[in-house]
Amino acid sequence: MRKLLIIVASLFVMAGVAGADDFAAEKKAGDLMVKVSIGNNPLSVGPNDTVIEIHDGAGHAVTDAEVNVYWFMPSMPAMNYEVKADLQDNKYVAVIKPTMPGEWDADIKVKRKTGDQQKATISFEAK
Ligand SMILES: [Cu+2]
Repeated sequence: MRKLLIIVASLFVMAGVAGADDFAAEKKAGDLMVKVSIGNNPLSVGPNDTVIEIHDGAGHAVTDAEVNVYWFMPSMPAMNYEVKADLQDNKYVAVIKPTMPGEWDADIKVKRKTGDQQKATISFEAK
């Protein structure tokens, strides 16, 4: 019985190491797939490191885009912020800073060199 408890306990520890505390969401934007990973779940009021991966319909990483993150409270649209995401190792990185706890949306705005513009919207909670 004791051995079983130890095994169960170590499974929980391993799940923690695998990044159970990250926020992750995947959304389609036109023919693009946008995957968002954020270092806190729920997000913190304050800075949250955000990584955005974008793939085209053929599964290739999109690296020619201008990517902006616009986050706002749907219940208080005047509370909105926007930052540019920077390309780093074929991914886009930004810092999302919710200024108060509650429900937020973020539009990931993707503008290709061709002029094509798409956006993916994710919802998250900040605490
Ligand atoms: Cu607010």
